[in-house]
Amino acid sequence: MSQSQTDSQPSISDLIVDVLRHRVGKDERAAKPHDWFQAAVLSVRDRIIDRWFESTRRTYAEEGKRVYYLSLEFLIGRLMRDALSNLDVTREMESALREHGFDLAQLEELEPDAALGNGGLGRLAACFMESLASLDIPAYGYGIRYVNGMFRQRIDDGWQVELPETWLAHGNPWEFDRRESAYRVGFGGEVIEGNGGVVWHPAEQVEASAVDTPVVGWRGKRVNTLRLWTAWALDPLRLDAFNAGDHAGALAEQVKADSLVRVLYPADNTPAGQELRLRQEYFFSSASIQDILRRHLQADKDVRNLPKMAAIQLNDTHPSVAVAELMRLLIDVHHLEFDEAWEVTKGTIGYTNHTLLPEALESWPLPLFERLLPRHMQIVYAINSRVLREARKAGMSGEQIAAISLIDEHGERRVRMANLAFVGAHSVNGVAALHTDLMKSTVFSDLHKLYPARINNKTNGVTPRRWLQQCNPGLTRVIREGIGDAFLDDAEKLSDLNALAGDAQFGERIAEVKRANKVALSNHIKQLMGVRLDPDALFDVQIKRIHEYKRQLLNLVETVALYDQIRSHPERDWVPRVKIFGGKAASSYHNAKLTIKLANDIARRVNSDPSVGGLLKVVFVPNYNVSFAERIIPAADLSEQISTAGMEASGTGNMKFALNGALTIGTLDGANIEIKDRVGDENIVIFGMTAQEVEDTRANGYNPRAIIEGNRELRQAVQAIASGVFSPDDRDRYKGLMGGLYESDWFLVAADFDSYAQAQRDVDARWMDEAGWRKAAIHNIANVGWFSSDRTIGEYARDIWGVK
Ligand code: GPQ
Repeated sequence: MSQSQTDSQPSISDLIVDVLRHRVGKDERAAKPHDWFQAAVLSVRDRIIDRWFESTRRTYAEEGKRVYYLSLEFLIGRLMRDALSNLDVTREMESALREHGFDLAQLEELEPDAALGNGGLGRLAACFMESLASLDIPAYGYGIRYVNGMFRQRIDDGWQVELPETWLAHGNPWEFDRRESAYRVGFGGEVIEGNGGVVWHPAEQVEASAVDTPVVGWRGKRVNTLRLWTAWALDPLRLDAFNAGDHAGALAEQVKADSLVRVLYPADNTPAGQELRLRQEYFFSSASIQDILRRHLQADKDVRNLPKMAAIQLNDTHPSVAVAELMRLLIDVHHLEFDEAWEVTKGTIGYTNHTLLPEALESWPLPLFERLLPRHMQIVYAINSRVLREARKAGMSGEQIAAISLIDEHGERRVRMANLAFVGAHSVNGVAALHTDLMKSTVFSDLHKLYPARINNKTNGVTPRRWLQQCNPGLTRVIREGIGDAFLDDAEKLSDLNALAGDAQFGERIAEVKRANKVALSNHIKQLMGVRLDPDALFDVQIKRIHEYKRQLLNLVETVALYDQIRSHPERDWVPRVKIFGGKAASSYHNAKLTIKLANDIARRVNSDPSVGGLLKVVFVPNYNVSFAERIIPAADLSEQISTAGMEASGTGNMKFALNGALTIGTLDGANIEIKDRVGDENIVIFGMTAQEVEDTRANGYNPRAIIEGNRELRQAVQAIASGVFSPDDRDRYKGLMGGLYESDWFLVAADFDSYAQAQRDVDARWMDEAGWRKAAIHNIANVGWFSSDRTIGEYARDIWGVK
């Protein structure tokens, strides 16, 4: 019996035509595919809503603690398949649509990706929201409802072109406007001290208003809320100005409000540093904290009980100002003493750090911070004097105190958002074991000495619903046939597959699924780009944001070296390879954009060279996003995780690939280390320097020129690129990029090249041993269930939030 019958709800098939007619406003004859898509979403949405109410009622009744996840990014992707699958109504929807001549898979393609995030940090937030609901934890995600999310990437003549992504153009059937949940957020103005306490008179105010999206957990256990803020002018149309003929002036307030929620900053691992960004950060932090306090006070009149009822997690430093905002509201509005407010704040807030790159740590020029948030500036000073007092009492040196201070005094004075988050939280966590260790020994070493119990590790995870069951139904089916269904509720049960790793028949079935996924991807790429790929070749994939530390350049230089080798020794028994690249570059990141062009230049040359035959193909897929990842990852044989050791905080793509049976070629960085520990040394290909060796090499005067000149393969590849072999239309195009390798090579491409190239030949040898490869693939799938975000969220719940 299906779920619908047990709940005595109408079947989707009965519902959908009614929805099409009365809510979409089309009859079956006039309806276009998009209308059917809308009708399909609205039909499942009705099921979701009932459970949503039920979850909310249950939370209120239980008076339990709620989790609040504050994040400027939620990289969700599509929601339809997720909702259908988690409610177990995919079949029902398929047959309902088939009755009307529609194919669910085709309609799904009409849904735009909700891309309110850049990369790993935003996708992690989306996985966490799904796991929170799946684990039946009452939780809210808070963020901004950007009108334009991550930009759409077009590749014109090999160059990245950024176009606005208009995901809301046809409306968004998943969201609910909650105009009654609205708060005022102020900026600027002055602070006046009277006998009634301190009063902040902002110069400007906007209204933040809530837009809610339901988040369905696995098996529909719970439906939580993702609450995204949009902005309204208090006075959207000034009629006096309008009547006086000043039409622009009449709308100026609303234009200003719109600009706050207009667009996601497209920088990943680098702060934008613009005033509008700080305004976005404060806008959403303030609205969220006000909402949290309102909900608390409904149930409990005493704000001092907040830490018992609410756990607020800051996703990186983007919502750090929430520390000062919570303090302000507790002191100025709820009249707590500073010390009391400080205990409540620390007791409620946790902070997650996602990068150690020094240039990525957010800080704001003090004059800007003070002008925009004068009251918060005072509070930051007050917090700082308290913290520095504690540091002095602990006997710390002047240098240590300068490092701990919330104010950076080197040069232009700046407010350090990471230090603010650190001191305002009872828990500060890293996202993989190595990263957490490095937090203690590098950027936060002095804060760690002062508060030694605060830093803890929570290794990232990914939701196995989206990243196995939904994106790879073929593999899911074969696993179920092999080990039954227990892994669907507990990903660590995948370990039962270890017993089947040596079973040739099972290996054959796994290989068939992989091949089918590769055929499907090849067809898609053929249609999209006109490039024909051989599904029997090794699919070698590097998809992620383009960043120098992620070293797409190392992969490209090795691709060129391989190309040379194939051309010089065509008689050898080469493994046919397809090199797939994808990813976006921040619009202002010159070297990243040039790397995209280089990948495309190499692809053009290699793919049109008859002398490499079918042995090597290179593609750079345009507009890599969550939906594209869902097609590529199930089709990958080899996962490239090749960052300079010590620089990738965790990585999460690495987990998704292994879960789908790809082998990893990677450095001992981020979560790669923990993946290696779990899948075993023989089932992963590790190369390159360790984080310690990287540090030592940089400290001891690294000479990349000598390395390049001393290695013939590397030298030839670098010289070929530098001299314009791949850019005959502009021979100097890569002079600077290659010059950078000779001159400084901060990311140690040259130092790791030899070890990487050897590791790639090791991959070739493994690939030749078909049975061995299949076995290794199965061991990968079997042993990465631990990287489920359910496990990660379980640890946050137990160690940081104190919720069951
Ligand atoms: N990450 Cl600071 C981002 O995606 N964007 C950012 O701005 C920062 C970090 C990533 C990080 O680079 C990855 O190593 C992590 O796996 C990911 O966050 C999630 O923790």
